[in-house]
Amino acid sequence: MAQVSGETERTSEVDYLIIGAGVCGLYQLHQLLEIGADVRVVDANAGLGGTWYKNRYPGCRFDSESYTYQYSFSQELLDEWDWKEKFAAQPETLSYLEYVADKFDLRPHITFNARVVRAEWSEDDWRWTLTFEGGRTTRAKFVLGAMGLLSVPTYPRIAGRGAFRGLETHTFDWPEGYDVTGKRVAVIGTGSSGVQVITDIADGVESMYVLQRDANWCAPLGNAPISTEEMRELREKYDEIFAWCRETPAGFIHRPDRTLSTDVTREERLRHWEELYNGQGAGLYMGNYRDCIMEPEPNRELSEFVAEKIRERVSAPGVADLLIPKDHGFGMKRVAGESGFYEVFNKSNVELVDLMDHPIHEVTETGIRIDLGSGEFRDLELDVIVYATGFDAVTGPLDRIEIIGVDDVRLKDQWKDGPETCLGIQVSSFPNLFVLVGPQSGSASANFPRGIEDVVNWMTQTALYIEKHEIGRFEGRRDAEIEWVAHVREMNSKLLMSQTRSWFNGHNINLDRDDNPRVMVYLGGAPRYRRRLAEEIENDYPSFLLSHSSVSAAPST
Ligand code: NA7
Repeated sequence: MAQVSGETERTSEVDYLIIGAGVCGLYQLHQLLEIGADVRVVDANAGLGGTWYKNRYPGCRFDSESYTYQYSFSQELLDEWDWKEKFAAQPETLSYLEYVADKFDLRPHITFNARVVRAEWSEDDWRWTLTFEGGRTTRAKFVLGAMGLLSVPTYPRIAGRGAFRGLETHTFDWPEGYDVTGKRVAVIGTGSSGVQVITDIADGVESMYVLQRDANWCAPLGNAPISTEEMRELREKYDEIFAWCRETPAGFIHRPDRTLSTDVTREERLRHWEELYNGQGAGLYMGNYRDCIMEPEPNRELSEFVAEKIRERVSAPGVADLLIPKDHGFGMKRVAGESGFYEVFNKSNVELVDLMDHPIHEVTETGIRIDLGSGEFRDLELDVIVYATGFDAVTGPLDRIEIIGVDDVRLKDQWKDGPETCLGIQVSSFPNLFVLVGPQSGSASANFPRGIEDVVNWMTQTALYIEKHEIGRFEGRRDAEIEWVAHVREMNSKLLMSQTRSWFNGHNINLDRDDNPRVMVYLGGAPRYRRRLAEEIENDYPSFLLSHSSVSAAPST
């Protein structure tokens, strides 16, 4: 069993080392323990939950229906856990994950405060050596990456950052319990996190500046409490709900309508959109006529419908206009679920600052200086600056670790022009490293618990195969990698979403506006991805190179 908590200096060893104790890592731990594997989880944080441990900003919640954002593997767990809200807030989700960890006695198998900084492959004995911050090491036969997709926050490159005397925080690093009531606040960024925090704090702050670069599309979330009666009814339908989610492209309860928008009259379309807009969750985005996310003209008409809603909800026409995205159509980026976001801009203590027109000049000791052009500036006097500026998404968590594979090749170097993976799960030259949550995986763009179930279940069956066939080395084939990347590109190109500047296409890496698009996620749909993974098991892993333990030069057991 791995010993990385500090009592011993010796290098320990484990068969399966999972990095990350979030939604994915916890489930993988449970499944590997179930089959009797020697497994340990390490996590950089002081507690479990990953995303739900870190994101403690006011208003943080998911945009998946709560009852679809839970594990489906245990009937007992499903029977015991009552969801309080249709879209649970961060504290409820974290409590759920803690409940799961306690119920299945997972905590003894997790080492916290253990950040992996380096992982090096040894071809001599087919082992990974992992080094933790502080210098401790452990060895593992197999390393399973479950570090999340959005776990490396990006702070913008703004002059003067750090000079501010008040609180400067990214939404991801929000100090636990920090209260902004009565404070003068600026929020930079209007993606999902920005929309949530802005809406939540607007009433209580003395003043708030919302600093927006590009506007993003939002649609009502339709959140509400779940009554005891509703919970009972939902529970009775769990099997049906999970079966339905398995068949939808993104693992949500919303499924694109096979009807084309052009098959119905304009009146019918508008009536349908009105229902979806006033409905629950991501229906307008994911459950719409399918051409709305595939063809420019239907998308334009839908975008205009939503733009009109914004105009109706925001009193000042100029502000409403700024809040309507100009650079992409509705649903071309993740649509933020909102609960009163637009009405925030009708409040007298809130001001929208258009960074496209007036960029940030610098952060000063007392706030933010805005460049008005022609040598003129405006100083925003502040107590708090919130960076809701997104993440070095998908590859960031892998890049942060020095990962060294066969012949000393570094993963970062191998991926310098963008990631290439074998089925979104392995990388050639990096044997025995399985990326459970990473680029080009079907799990990356899905309703997360639904998406990771596919990968974790595949991994667990693969672990049984490894055990049965005494496999010591398991590596994605380069030819399969090339084929997979081509397939991902082809599938993604069918959706307008692949053409926009968002983290789905690698556009907010280092916040560089001129970066090249990268193939970060797989948009071919969860059912197709699941079938592809199953084919590997059925055909003895044709996309991978498998070697028996006995072939290794010096395997140690
Ligand atoms: P997002 O969706 O990546 O949004 C980041 C926001 O920050 C977006 O509005 C960006 O504007 C803005 N941004 C980024 N850099 C800057 C700079 N330098 N200056 C001003 N504004 C900036 O991250 P979120 O955390 O909101 O959401 C991530 C995911 O979490 C989301 O997709 C859901 O799946 C849940 P831009 O549009 O780039 O002009």
